[in-house]
Amino acid sequence: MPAPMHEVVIKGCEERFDLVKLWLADDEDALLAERGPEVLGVATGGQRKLDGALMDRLPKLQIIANFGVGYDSVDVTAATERGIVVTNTPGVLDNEVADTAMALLLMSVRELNRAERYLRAGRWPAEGAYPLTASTVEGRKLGVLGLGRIGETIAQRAELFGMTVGYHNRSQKDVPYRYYPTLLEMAADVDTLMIVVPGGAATHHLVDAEVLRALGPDGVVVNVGRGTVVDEQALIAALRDGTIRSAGLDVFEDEPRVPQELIDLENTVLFPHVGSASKPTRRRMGELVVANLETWFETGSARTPVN
Ligand code: A2R
Repeated sequence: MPAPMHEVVIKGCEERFDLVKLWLADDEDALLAERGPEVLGVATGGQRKLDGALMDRLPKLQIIANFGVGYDSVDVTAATERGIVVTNTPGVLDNEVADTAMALLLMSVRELNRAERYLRAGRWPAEGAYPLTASTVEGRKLGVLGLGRIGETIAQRAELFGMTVGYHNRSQKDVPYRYYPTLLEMAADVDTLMIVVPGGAATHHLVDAEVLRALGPDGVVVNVGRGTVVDEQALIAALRDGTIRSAGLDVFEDEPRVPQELIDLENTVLFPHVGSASKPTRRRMGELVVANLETWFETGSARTPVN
């Protein structure tokens, strides 16, 4: 284990395996040289990049079990080349992340974060009712970038809120929602963009100045996927000059650093990457990490491999 993880994973690994806690080493290099050749499995939470160089220090490595559905901190190509299976924790966090996404959407459209700040600042008795919001949720057109497990869970919720749903993936799915073959086409047709694609090179800065312009002045962007999917500087400019209305963000390009410009803007709702961050959901994610390791070493196949 390169860095500390959820107690369920630490306990689960300690009970079943001989756990090497790399972060406790005074001299990491020396510990890797000493114990690296024995290591058969890695459990990781994404705090540390797992690249080919680190994998080469672990020549018997068979499995990398990632805590989280996004595994962009693991070089999966390097793992596959070395015959190492990589697993993630899909499914168990869909509802939690979808709830977070809807919270960001509702707060962004109805300015609920600003309204709450208004009350806390004592402005209600002093200045009267909070101004009516220009926009409402019902009737909005939602475009989901990445209609996968989480994206579909969000789509179901959005329908209940009276929104119409469309999506853009690389390939069309058998779902009752309109498919847009390009992101730009979708952005031009909808007013609310929900980002739920994974990170990595293929999705880097997919949402750029052109997409934001296409979304238009009533446009709302919500991102619960990865910060790297959005050109953050282009987003800041679009929020500042009214190219779009507002943004609700749970993920950022350089976490935990959030640009001061985003913090200073009134038309942003900003969460510190808490999409799946409840005790019950994180526990289920931790149990799935351990289950992947356990079944791999018992049966030779993992529960939820990605390669
Ligand atoms: O493109 P497809 O047909 O493979 O559909 C996937 C879509 N997707 C993309 N869409 C457009 N351009 C791309 N370059 C691209 N890459 C992937 O994103 C698929 O429908 C969706 C991802 O869905 P799942 O694999 O089911 O992931 P899940 O569990 O919904 O989680 C999504 C992401 C995680 O990777 C974390 O970054 C975050 O949400 O928590």
